[in-house]
Amino acid sequence: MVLGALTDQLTRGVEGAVSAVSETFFEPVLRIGVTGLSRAGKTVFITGLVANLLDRGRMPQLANASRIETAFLQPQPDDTLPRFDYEGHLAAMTGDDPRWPASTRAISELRLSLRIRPSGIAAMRGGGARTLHLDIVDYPGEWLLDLALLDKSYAEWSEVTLARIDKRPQAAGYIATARAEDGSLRLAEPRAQALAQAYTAYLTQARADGYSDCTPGRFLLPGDLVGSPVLTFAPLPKPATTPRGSLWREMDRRFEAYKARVVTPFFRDHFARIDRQVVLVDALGAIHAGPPAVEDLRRTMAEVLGAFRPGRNGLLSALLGTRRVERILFAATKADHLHHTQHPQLTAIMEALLRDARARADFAGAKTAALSLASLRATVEETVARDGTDLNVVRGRLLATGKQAAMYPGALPTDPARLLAPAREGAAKWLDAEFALMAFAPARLNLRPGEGPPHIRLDRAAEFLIGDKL
Ligand SMILES: Nc1nc2c(ncn2[C@@H]2O[C@H](COP(=O)(O)OP(=O)(O)OP(=O)(O)O)[C@@H](O)[C@H]2O)c(=O)[nH]1
Ligand SMILES: [Mg+2]
Repeated sequence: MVLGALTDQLTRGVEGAVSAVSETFFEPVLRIGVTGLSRAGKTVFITGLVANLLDRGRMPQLANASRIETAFLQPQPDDTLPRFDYEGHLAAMTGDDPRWPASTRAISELRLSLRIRPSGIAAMRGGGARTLHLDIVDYPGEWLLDLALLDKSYAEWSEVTLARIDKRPQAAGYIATARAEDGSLRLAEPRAQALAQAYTAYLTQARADGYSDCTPGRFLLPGDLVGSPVLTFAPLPKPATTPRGSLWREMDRRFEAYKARVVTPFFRDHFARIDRQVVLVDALGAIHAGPPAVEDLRRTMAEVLGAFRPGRNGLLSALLGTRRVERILFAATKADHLHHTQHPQLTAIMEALLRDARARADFAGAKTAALSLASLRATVEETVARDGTDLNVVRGRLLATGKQAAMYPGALPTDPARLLAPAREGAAKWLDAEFALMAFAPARLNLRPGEGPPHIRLDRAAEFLIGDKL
């Protein structure tokens, strides 16, 4: 115990010294935020990207990769943020018994430093290599959705939330409980807890059924706030009177505390410092789940991307000042579930979603791009004959049974409106198509020296994110 604490202090001391040193030399730092809703693929993305930046044999589309002399991990500058467990996640994904990394429930950070050879005039002048630090921050997309809470009162939030979830079968139980509640009665803590629990149960079910608009974000990812009063509130119909000490008043107070103590610090301490942002989306998962999930994804992504447009929120503008996110990459993950002949269709869906968000407000000069990628390719492609036609399928090891299986996920339309329009119009099922999805386990790898794990278009993602800095 004592020894553990001591070594901990020692390493912390070293970390402090290192970050102090690097800062005195004014080495440029690029802070890259990676977000997405739960299970979107953030952890696998960061692990795959970092592994492929450390060993760049599979990064042909990163144009100036040859200028990177070396890449190495360093202690991160923020001493109070958990470190992204790169080694643990990589070991899980590329070990003898490859597994997906465990779900991560909070924010974490990793510093990857690149030594870059001089080019152009600097090279002619005989200048030495320079260093670029990439501070990569993994945070839940649900936290961005909380931005929408900041300019709402408890009464407004309750009203829009209850209206939105009113018709959802997952919410039937909560809605009945909430409508039966009299908020003007004196607060009894067990009632408040029961309401918060019932609301969290709804959020959990909605999330499992593919809904994305599951806020407040910390209800699903409470971390060390679990059970605390800032998480013990829920939306209620407003009673005619709200006397002092009533349930409604206390819920109102806790909602405000959540905004002030949970939401604002995140935007101030983390979000406001991001230079470039990756927003990851499990679009195939939503398509598989059906039109309501796709429509919900569209709305939620517009809202997530809305966090990056300045001026939308007074508090955010104040926090950001003139600072802006410079680039936003909007990427569909897990593209290895599709044969490459269908990747353009998946990308087109992402472009349509991005256009939709951009139509409401531009991102004040931020460069945006849409992409489909696989951070760790778990399948191979095959063409099989079925009913007299050739079918382009992917093959992999099933997560559930460990057996090899081929999957044809269905034909994505070339025009994304064929999916987005019925979703928007409230269709319950896809009319003329079905989309299957299997979960594959990562494949066993035999990596050659200098090669990172296999991926699809991580090099394109890297080019967009850091290419101009190499
Ligand atoms: N086939 C395939 N599956 C992937 C890929 N990336 C992610 N997945 C699947 O998606 C799951 C979630 O990926 P994570 O990277 O853990 O997602 P996350 O966004 O970090 O999830 P939370 O930490 O729970 O918020 C994994 O367990 C895999 O099953 C990929 O490139 N290919
Ligand atoms: Mg994660």
